[in-house]
Amino acid sequence: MNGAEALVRTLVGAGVDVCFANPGTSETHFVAALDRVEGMRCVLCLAEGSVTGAADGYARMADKPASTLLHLGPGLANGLTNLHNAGRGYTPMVNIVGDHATYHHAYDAPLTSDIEAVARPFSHWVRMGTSAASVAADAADAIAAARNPPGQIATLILPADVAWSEAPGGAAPPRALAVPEPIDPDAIRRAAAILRSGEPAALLMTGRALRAANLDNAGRIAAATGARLLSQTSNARVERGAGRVAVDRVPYPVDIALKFLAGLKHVILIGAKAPVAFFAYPEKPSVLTPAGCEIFCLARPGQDLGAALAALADELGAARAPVPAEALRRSAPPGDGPITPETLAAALCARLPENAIVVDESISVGRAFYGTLRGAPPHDWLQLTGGAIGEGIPLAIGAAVACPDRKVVALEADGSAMYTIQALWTHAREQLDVTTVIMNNRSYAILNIELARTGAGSGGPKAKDLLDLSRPDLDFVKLAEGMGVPAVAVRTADEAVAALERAHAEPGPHLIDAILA
Ligand SMILES: Cc1ncc(C[n+]2csc(CCOP(=O)(O)OP(=O)(O)O)c2C)c(N)n1
Ligand SMILES: [Mg+2]
Repeated sequence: MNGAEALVRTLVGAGVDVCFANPGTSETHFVAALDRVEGMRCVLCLAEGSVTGAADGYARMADKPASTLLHLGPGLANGLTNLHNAGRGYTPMVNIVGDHATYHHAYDAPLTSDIEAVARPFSHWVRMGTSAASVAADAADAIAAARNPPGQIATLILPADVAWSEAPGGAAPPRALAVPEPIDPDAIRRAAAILRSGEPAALLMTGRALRAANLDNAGRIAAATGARLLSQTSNARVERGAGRVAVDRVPYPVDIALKFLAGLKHVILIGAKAPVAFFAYPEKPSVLTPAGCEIFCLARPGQDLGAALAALADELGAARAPVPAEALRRSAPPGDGPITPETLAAALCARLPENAIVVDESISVGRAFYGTLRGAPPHDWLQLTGGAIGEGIPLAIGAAVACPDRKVVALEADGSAMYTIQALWTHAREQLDVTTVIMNNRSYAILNIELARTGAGSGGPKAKDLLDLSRPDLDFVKLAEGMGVPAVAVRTADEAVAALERAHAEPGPHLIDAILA
């Protein structure tokens, strides 16, 4: 057995049984080993941004890491944007990055680079494999690091000679998994005292706190104390919809967020960060909570957030009775008329499949989606956790691979879609049940708003041209069809509803190019 095979066997043995890959010459022994080991599902993605985004989507839904396979420093560099998003969402991930053979570095061949330096800013754990005898243990350490609560990016660099040399020890057994740190009972009592004070208070949550079972306990707390239930602006995964306890997101625009949080005297953090503005704007605060509002951290991201909510509810003596949950409220189909953010929201809500996974990279057009779909049938909502666009179509790959019996609906703004458009080919190749809806406004529309918000003015012709996606208009139907995904353009709300019905009824991938008026 060579080092590559020992590595693959170690991954599969620890339950890391999906590999999103974009290989090269330095990874050929890893690629060859995949045929000698049972149990690894291999998914080819045609650019590294799709590889890392897919691995992010997979782990969000599977609650365990996928591996990636990336080609030296340049391949890793192409994937960094979505490693950034994944890291911000506490996604567990095991990256395998091929490298030149150790002795080949001395010759400074064209693909040589400092891979550790490329990896480090977007990885929590980085290691260079140094020998075939130890690479299986390195892999077991990488998996343990990735699964360290709440989830981390682990990057293992695999030199070609480490991969091809004999590995007498074979695979390494899985490491014991770290468990989330327990919650300090004093912190529970302190949080309960805050909530009993009667002063305006909110729970601010993210991560596993936003799973339905944990939200039930948040709902008990809210019912007993009147505390508001809030989530971060961006969250890796929210279980929501009819029958679940609803949580309000802190809004993105600073002025609206300030109003939203006004009057609060206490914010209790459950895995979340204290709310700050995405960007600084002249004359506006960075911190979104009002002056004098106390921020109390009940549970850090790596702690057991569900246990924190359960313990707090019990400490408060909150009733165990079912909490008030969201009622089923489907929008009426929007009828005839142009496609607008509002009619599209109604169409999506009217036709959202049961138990769907919604991937939201809808940017400005999607501003009404989250609110409108609040009472839709139960679904999961996946957001862009790091603010770096170009992840939605890849996230949908990973979500669909993790949950083959669920429908994925990817809500994609046109500009964002273009960063990793080749991910559609993987939707087709793997016949994933994904309906991608493009918000085609032929614009980086949000940046027009940001131009004014930052005080940069309304933009002259050069500025406007940089935010405009026409000349030529993008034809997403042709793009999708060229990659094997059936597609249709829609220009009215009626057509959008009909296209959603057709797409959800048929297995396999679909794309709907929603052309906004
Ligand atoms: C990796 C990355 N590059 C650039 C940006 C800056 N950016 C933020 S929004 C945006 C345009 C979004 O356009 P689109 O996806 O069409 O959404 P719309 O604004 O039209 O709703 C850009 C370029 C970013 N956030 N991330
Ligand atoms: Mg746009």
